Amino acid sequence: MRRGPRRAVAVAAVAFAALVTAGVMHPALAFDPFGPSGTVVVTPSSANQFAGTFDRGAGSREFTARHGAPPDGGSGALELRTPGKDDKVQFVTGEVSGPLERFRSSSYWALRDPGSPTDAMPSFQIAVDIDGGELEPGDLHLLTFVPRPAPAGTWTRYDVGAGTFCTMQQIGGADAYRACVDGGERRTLDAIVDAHPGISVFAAGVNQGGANAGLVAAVDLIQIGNRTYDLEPG
Ligand SMILES: [Ca+2]
Repeated sequence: MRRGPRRAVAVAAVAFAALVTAGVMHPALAFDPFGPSGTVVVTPSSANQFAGTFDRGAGSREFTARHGAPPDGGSGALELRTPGKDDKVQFVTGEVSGPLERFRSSSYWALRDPGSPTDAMPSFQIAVDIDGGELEPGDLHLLTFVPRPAPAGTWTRYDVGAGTFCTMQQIGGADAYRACVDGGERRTLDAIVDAHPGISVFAAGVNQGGANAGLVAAVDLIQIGNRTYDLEPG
């Protein structure tokens, strides 16, 4: 059974590599898509490399104005639904690849629908090559930031850069988010950078699930360094 996990790692690595390659090839990168404000609007028809890299099960995403938006977040946001405990939905972009230090300034806003039977909130994950350079087998790790619970129906800003992260090697179907919630060791970004010279980012974004059965939430204004993604219905 040794080949199963190895193959899954390879598939995951290829998925992230595809995100990065798409960025290199995309003609939009010939100019800076972020205007003077540093904000770009992400819609169903303008995804800015965002994709659900590790989506699993019956989870879903929908751009909607149903939950409103945080301050300066336009008219809508991205709704995430994970009906079952094993469902997972993500919204991750490779456009923020590069030094992990960039994430010292990073944040996002989230809202939990009052009908949700859990106080969990969407989390934030950063996919990294643990030692930089070529992506060798075993190099792919996920850094997971688990947000504190917040009142339902209220947009809450999470300061990712000032937070702490679990660091987990991505092997097969292992769920880095669930391992972190279950008590994984959490360290600051600076501690992780110090422990892993050369660490570099492939992609980053929001994650919901597993173990978030019934959660209906929304996310908006994903900010990394001087870039902000405003998620909008269109
Ligand atoms: Ca928005």
